[in-house]
Amino acid sequence: MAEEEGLTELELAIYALVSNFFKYVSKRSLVRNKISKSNLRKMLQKEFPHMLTDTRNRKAADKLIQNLDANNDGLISFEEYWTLIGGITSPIAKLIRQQEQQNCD
Ligand SMILES: [Ca+2]
Repeated sequence: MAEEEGLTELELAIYALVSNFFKYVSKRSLVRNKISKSNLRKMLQKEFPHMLTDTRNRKAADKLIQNLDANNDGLISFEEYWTLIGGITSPIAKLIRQQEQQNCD
């Protein structure tokens, strides 16, 4: 896409995170700009096969989705999706900190 041209690696990463949300947003007009739970399940399996390995377990995936749906409307808003991204990134941050500490030793 033209608007992606010239973006830094970090900007592209953010762009990818945001467009991934809209890729799974429900096409039904009643639930605009939200992801249905079944689409979120598809996203978890398709987009996070290395980082969320236990989501192939249906029960684990359901529990995660239930926890993400903060307002219990049965749909995942952008803010709720962002909680998922935060949850995925914090173990990565921990890993990077550990690696940096090891490099200092
Ligand atoms: Ca919700």
